[in-house]
Amino acid sequence: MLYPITNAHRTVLCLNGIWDFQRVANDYLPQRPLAAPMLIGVPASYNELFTEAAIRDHVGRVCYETTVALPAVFQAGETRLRIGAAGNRAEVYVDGELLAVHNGGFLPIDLEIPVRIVARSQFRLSVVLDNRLDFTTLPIGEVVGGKGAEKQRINHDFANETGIHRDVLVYCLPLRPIRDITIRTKGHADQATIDYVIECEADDVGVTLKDPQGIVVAAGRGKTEALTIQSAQIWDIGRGNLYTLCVQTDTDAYEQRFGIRDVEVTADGFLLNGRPVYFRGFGMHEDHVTVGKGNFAALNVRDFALLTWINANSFRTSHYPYAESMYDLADRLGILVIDEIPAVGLNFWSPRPVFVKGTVDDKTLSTHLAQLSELVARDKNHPSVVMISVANEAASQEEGATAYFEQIFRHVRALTDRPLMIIETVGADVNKVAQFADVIGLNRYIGWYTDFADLDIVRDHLRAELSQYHERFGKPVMLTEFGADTIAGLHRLPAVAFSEEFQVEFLETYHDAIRDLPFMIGEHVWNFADFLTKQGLTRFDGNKKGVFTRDRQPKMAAHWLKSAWRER
Ligand code: GCB
Repeated sequence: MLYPITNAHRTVLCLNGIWDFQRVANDYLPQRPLAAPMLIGVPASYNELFTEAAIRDHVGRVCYETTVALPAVFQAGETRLRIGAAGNRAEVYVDGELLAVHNGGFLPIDLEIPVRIVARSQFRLSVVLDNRLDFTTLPIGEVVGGKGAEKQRINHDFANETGIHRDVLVYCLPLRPIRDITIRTKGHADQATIDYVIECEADDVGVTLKDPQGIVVAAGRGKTEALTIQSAQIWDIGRGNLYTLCVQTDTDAYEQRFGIRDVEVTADGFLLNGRPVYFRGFGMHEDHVTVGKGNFAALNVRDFALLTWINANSFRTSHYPYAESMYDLADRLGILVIDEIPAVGLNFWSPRPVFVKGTVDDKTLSTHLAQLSELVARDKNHPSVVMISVANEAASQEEGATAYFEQIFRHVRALTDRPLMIIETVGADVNKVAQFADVIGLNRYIGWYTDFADLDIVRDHLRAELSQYHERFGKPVMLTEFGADTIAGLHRLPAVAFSEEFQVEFLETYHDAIRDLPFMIGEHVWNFADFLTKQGLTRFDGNKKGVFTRDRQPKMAAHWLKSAWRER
């Protein structure tokens, strides 16, 4: 899937801005313009924009609407609409006619606008969103309560914010367009090969390869070839060397950036370009004051400035695929990304087991498989994406989990050669699915959710649990979550839970406990920044495990991490 661009053959029109918005009934069809709309900003979650709790907590459907006027250039070729992300389920209508439905709030909706509609030059675009989560969506959830009193049960720890979250683009393609470009690289600084496959209706395809300075270093012809180059400028941590494959046909042109790098997993290590990597960084969230999960380049730049400042080399897109611009920035800055699918909350549907008919079953599986395909199609050319995480904290001890995850792993392996990871919370002794992964992530909150505020026991327990995973499965292990809720500005000496001092002690204890375990490939603190959750007794205005506040200012722990991570 190629990101829409403007060049001599292609045009992109951005529809971001002020739209109409209204909560609508379950049977609503946008045959006529909205009757009593409010004004809303796109992109953004709608939940934090207004003053009414009823909008913030709305369960069900909403409609976004705008009028689109197309310039004449759109009459020439194929016109498409792309919504970067809108969720959780979306229906897209043009002048009341249904053009597409999409299940999943974190991956693009991309559809063709029929010629007869484009010919109208102006039309009404309605995007109807449904935020209800069930066992056919990811994340999963359950709606309880009768009509008019529906409540959303969720099993994940971030607010179910909804809206048009990413750019809305109308774009036009020329005749016989280049549809897709897939690039795989192999090699090292002395010699590298670049395999590409171009999907395109034109027969004659020319290709040139530009190095990171824009100098042409190779050329080819045809839709699939392997180019070999000497003295390659390798993509690496902190070195965002990006090559560009320039594809040209008689009607179209596209420039696809990529990096040359090698990734390999051994029994106890993760190698990037032949050298072991220790992942330092965070599980993050797309979550900002007021705009919620809305994507803004400037906010992303701030996050990367903080990641660089704190000496992080990586992050996990917990718990869903992020906006494309996050991966673009990671590519350019040389930051490693673990790309996660929204398979979160597949646990604790007590008293019933999780991986059984009626809960997480074949319907969930088919959504999970479809979204993994969409994720690989979207992110395959990003050098920063070095691993894919197929689930976070599933009930991996259950009998039914084995067959489920066997299919998940088989499916993704057929799509990509990137290493696959699963993030676990159950102990190694009962785990039935870690066998399928290349790397095992473990989330641990000893001294927080268990043995609260007791840091003396952390070291022994943590080392034992991580070692058990390595001994049983013979794979590298990463501590993918550890952290303590911390109220910015609360200071206590000696430290008490929730104080900034306690957060430093907590993180330091974990960091020291694992640093000499040879099979550990990294530590990701939970979380990069404070984030919004549903209301709950243990959530004082959200999850406060951030090392930065929700508005991206450092807590004491950020300063401590910056110096701890400088050493490694
Ligand atoms: C976890 C989850 C994460 C939560 C975190 C917490 O294990 O993976 O989504 O936010 O714990 O803070 O409880």
